[in-house]
Amino acid sequence: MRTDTAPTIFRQDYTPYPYRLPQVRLEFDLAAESTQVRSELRFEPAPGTAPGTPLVLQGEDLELVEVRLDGRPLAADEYQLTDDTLSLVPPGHGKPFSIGIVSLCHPAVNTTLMGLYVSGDKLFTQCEAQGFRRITWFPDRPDVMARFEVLLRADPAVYPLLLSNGNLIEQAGLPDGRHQALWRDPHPKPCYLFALVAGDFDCIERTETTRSGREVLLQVYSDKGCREQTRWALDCLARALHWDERRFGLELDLDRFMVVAARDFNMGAMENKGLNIFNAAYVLADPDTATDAAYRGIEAVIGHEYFHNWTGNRVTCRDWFQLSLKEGLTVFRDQEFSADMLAEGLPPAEAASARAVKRIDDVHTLRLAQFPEDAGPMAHPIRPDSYQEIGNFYTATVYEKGAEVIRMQHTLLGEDGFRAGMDEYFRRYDGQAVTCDDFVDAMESVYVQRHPGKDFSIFRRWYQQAGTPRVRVRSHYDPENRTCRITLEQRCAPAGLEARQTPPPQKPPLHIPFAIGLIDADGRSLPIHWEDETRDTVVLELREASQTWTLTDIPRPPVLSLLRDFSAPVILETDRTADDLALLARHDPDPFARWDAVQETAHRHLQACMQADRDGNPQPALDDLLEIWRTALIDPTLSPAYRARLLALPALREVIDRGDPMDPRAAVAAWTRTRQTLGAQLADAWRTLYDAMADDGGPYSPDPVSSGRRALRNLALDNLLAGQASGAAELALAQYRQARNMTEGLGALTALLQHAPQDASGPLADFHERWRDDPLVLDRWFGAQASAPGCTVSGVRALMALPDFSLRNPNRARAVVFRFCMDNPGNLHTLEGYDFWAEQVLALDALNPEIAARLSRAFDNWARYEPVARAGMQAALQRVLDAPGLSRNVREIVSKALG
Ligand code: 0A1
Ligand code: ZN
Repeated sequence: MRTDTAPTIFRQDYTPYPYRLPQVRLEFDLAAESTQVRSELRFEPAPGTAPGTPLVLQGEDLELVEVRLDGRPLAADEYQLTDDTLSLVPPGHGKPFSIGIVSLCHPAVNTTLMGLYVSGDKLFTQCEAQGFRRITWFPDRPDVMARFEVLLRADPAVYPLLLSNGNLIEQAGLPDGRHQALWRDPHPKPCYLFALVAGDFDCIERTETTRSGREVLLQVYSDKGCREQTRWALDCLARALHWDERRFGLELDLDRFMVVAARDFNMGAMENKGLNIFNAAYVLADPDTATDAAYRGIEAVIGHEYFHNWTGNRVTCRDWFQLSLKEGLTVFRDQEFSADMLAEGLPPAEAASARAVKRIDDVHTLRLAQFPEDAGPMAHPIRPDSYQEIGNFYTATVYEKGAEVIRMQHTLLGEDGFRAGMDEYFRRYDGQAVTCDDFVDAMESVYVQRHPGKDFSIFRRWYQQAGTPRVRVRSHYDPENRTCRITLEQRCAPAGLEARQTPPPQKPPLHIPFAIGLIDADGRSLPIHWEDETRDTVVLELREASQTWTLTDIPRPPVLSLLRDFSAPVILETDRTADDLALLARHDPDPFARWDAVQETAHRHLQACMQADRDGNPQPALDDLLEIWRTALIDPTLSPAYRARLLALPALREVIDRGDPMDPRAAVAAWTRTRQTLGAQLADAWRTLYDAMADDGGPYSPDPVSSGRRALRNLALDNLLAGQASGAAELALAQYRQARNMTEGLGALTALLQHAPQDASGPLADFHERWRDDPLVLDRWFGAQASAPGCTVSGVRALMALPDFSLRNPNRARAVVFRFCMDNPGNLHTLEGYDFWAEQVLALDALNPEIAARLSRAFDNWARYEPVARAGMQAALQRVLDAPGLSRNVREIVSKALG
C-alpha cells in the first residue's frame, strides 16, 4: 500500500483481540488473473468483551463481493470498509457467530510476492508477516489462532497439484472439468502460517519413523525436471527431524511434511505449518550446479524451517515485536544443527575445530551485517519497541543478535540447564502465542533453581537495549603473589535514534558471559583455579559497569585469550600488543579466539595502511601477518576448512566499517594492496598448498573434509592471482576447464574476475552458454560479475540490459543490483554509483517494496563516511525520500536514515 504518512506502532500499545476464532473454512477458486476466496469465520467473543465491540478485519488490494453475518447478506451500511479494514458490530448476545466473506484477489499482477502470487506458471502464497490480508479479510495478527479447513478448486491442466496445510482429506474431479482438494490442518495456527500451492511439480518423498514409532511422510516438490536436484534437501530434512528429537526431544507433530521450491521468493524460506515454501536457491543442488557453500546453506535453511515447527508454530508470537522469540531461538537451533552435522563422527579435538568453523562463519555474518546495523539509524533491540512497517524488522538484529542472546542463555545455563529451560518453555506455553519475557521466565526458573542466590533479571536487558556493547579489558600480573587481576568494563553508546536524543539515555549494564583462558609465553595453557575446579576456560559473569576478578596460582605472566567461542556479542577493547596477538594466533587452544587474533592482526595492519596513506607516509611492514600466515599455511594439524578461515583477510565491508570516518576508496586500496603482498610473498607456499589440496578424483561429496579442501584450494588460487604469481591465470583457466563440480568452476571464474579480468572472457562466455537455462546458476554468473572490481556502473547497467535480466525476480535482482551495491564498494562509491542506487530503489519499490526496502538499507550509515561520500549518499537518500508514491517500507528506512 502506498501512503505518505505511516503511523508508528508501539509494543506497549498491545491489546488482546476481542474475539476468538476457533474455526476457519476457506474455499478458493484458483486462477492466475482472478482468484475468488470464500471464507467462513466462526467467531466467539473473548471473555470480557463488551457487547457492541467492533470486529475489525484487515484486507489489502482485495475486491469485496459479499459479506454475510450468520448466513444473512449484509447491506453496505451494515459494515465499514476502509483502504485496509472491514469492520462491523457483531450481535451482542455473547454467543458464537459466523462471518462469511466472498472476495477476489489478482495473483498475476501481484509483483509484491506477498499474499497469493504467480511464479512461473504456478501459484504460491507468502503470508508472514502480514500477507494473509492480501488473500482475504481476516484478523491478521499472530495471536489469533484458528483451525483451518481449506478447499482448493482449479483447472487440472494448469494446476494438477493442489496443496495446503495439514492433511489431505479428499480429492475429486468436478462436473465443470475442474478438480478440487480438501485439506484440514489439525493444529490451530495464526494466519501467517497459512499456505497454498498450485501447479505442476516433480516430487520426491520418503517415510521416516519418529522416535515414538510413527511413520511420517517427507516430501520435496520442485519444478518439472528438477527432481534429482532435491535429494540433498530431502536428506537434510530427515536429518533435521532426527536431530530435533535427539537434542531437544521434539518430535514432528504431523503425518506429512512438505517442502516446495519457488523460483520467485522474497526471502530464504517460510515455515508454513506442514507446507514450507522455499526459495529454490535453498532446495536445489547437485554437484554440477551448487557450490559447497550452497549445500551447507540448504542444510541450514531446511533445518531452520523445520525447527520452526516447534519454535514458532507450536509456540508462536503474541505480536510482531516478539519476532525474535521465534527467530533468534530458531537461528540458534539451526546453528547448532549445522555445527553438529559438521562435527558428526569426528574425534573430540577435530569435532571442536569443525564446530569452530561454523562459529567463525556465524560470527563473521554477525559482524558484517548486525554490528553496522546496531551502530546506525535502524538500530533496535532484539525486541523492538516500535515500527512503521514490520517487514523492515526481519533484521540481522532480530535474527542473528537474537540467536546470540539465546546462545548466552545456553552458556549461562549449560547444555543440561538450557534443555531443561526449553522443556519448561514447552510445558508452559505449548499451543499459545507468547512473548520474549515468557521465554526468559522459563529459562530463569531453571537458572535460579540451579544457581541459588544468583539473579537472572539483569539478563533481560539484552531484550531492551540496542547497540553493541564494548568491553574494555585490563589485566595485571603480580609475580610475587602469583595472581592475575582482570578488570572488565562495559559501556554501550547510544544507538540509532537514541543518539539524536538530548541528553542521550543512560544505559544500565548488561549481564555478559565473558569466556577467558590464559596462555604463557611458550603458548602453553595456564590452568585456572575456579569454583573448586581447575579449568582452561572460565566464564566471567560481568553484570556491572566494571568488575574485577583475581585469579590465583598463576605461575608465569599470562597472555589473555579473550571472548572464547565469542561468548557474547560485544566489541573488545584491549591493549594486547602485536606480540600477544601473534602468540594467540599460533597457540590459542580455543579455535575461535585463535582465528580472532589473526583477524585483529589483519585489521590493525589494514587501518595502519590507510593511516599511512592519509599521512603520506610509506606503507607499514606486513611482517606480523605474513609470519602468522606462513606458519598456518603449512600447519598440517589444522583442518583445511579451519585453515581457510585463518588465512582469509577480513571482508572489505568490515574494513570499511572500522574506519572513522569510513573511507571506502582508501579501504579498497589498502585491502587490494595487502592481498597482493600476501599473495606474492607467499606465492611458493600457496602453490604447494594448491597442489596438495587437489581433488582425489573420488565422487563429489559436500562433507566438511572435502569441501574444506576445495575452499582452501580456491583460496590458494585467489592468492596466487592476487599476487600475480607467474602462471596463475593459466592455473585458473585450467581449473575452470577441468572443474568437476561448481565449487571448482565458480572458484576459478571468480578469482579471474577479481584479479585477471582480461583472462575471464572465455570462461564467462562458456559459463553462460552452458548454464543459460538454469536460473540459479545464471545468478552466480551475474553475481560474480556485478561484484568484480572491474564492474563499474556502466558495467552493471550492461548486465541489466541483457535479456536474462529481470528486476521482478528477487534472486536475479539480488545477484546483480544488490551484489553491486553491497559487494562492490569501489564502484558504488562514485557519483554515478549513488545515482544508480537511488534509481534502483525506486524502480524496485514500484514492484516489490519488501525487496526495495532491503536495498534502501545500503546507505544506513552514510553519516559515518568521509565528507565526499557522505554528501553523495545524503543527496541520493533525499532523492528517494522526495519521490512521489514511496512505499511505507522504503519511507521508514530512508526517513530514519536522514533523521
Ligand atoms: N519466517 C521466515 C522468514 C520470512 C519472513 C518473511 C517472508 O516474506 C516476506 C518470508 C520468510 C524464516 O525465518 O525463515
Ligand atoms: Zn525463521
